[in-house]
Amino acid sequence: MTEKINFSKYNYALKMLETEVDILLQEFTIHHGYNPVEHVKSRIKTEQSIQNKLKEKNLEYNERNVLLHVPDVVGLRIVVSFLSDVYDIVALIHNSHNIIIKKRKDYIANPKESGYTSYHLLVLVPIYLENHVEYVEAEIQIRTIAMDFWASIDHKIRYKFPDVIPPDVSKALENYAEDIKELDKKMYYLNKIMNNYQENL
Ligand code: 0O2
Repeated sequence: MTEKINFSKYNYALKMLETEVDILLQEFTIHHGYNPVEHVKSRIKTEQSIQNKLKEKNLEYNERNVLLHVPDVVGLRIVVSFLSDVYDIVALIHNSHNIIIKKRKDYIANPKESGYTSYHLLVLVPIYLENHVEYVEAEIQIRTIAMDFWASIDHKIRYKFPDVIPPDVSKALENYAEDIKELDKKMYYLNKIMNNYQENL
């Protein structure tokens, strides 16, 4: 029989994370007079998706394995306008007194084989229970709208081809990831030019 998993602490952690990130982003906007965020999305991974992840690793679906092998049950994605915003948001989270960064994965500097780019933070979020504080793992993904566009289409394609993506399709995706990288660079420089105009007004 499949073990029933208690999701309460993951739900508490998601609420804590959403609130903390919301406050940090509002503070950033006030201090810099600029809101870098296009949108924020959060979710608790579905039981089905957790089961699939464990199955891929030949592991049984139980509380201990979820805790040890599925670090992104709690997930939050911050989508920003420009490349430089990604690193500003990473610094903002780094300076948080509540969220602890456990691991950083810079898939912008080192893209995945698929072409996927994004900045991932594996973090610990405190939850305040009746008698003690517990830390719950969560994954924060930070990426530009261009990277988000690519990842979203890639995700849809992977869903259509759960086994193997046809080679011409995966090659095209890799190439488009390069196009996205170039476009992000162009937008970054365009933003710099705009800022210079504003400073000289
Ligand atoms: P979902 O549905 O988004 O939750 P590892 O290499 O084992 O350390 P792992 O397990 O791949 O790392 O974790 P990593 O690198 O932190 O990436 C996990 C998440 O990043 C994925 O979660 C996706 O959200 C996203 N991701 C990673 N690679 C790709 C990719 O090639 N395409 C797209 N579209 N997204 C990607 P899940 O659980 O796979 O999916």
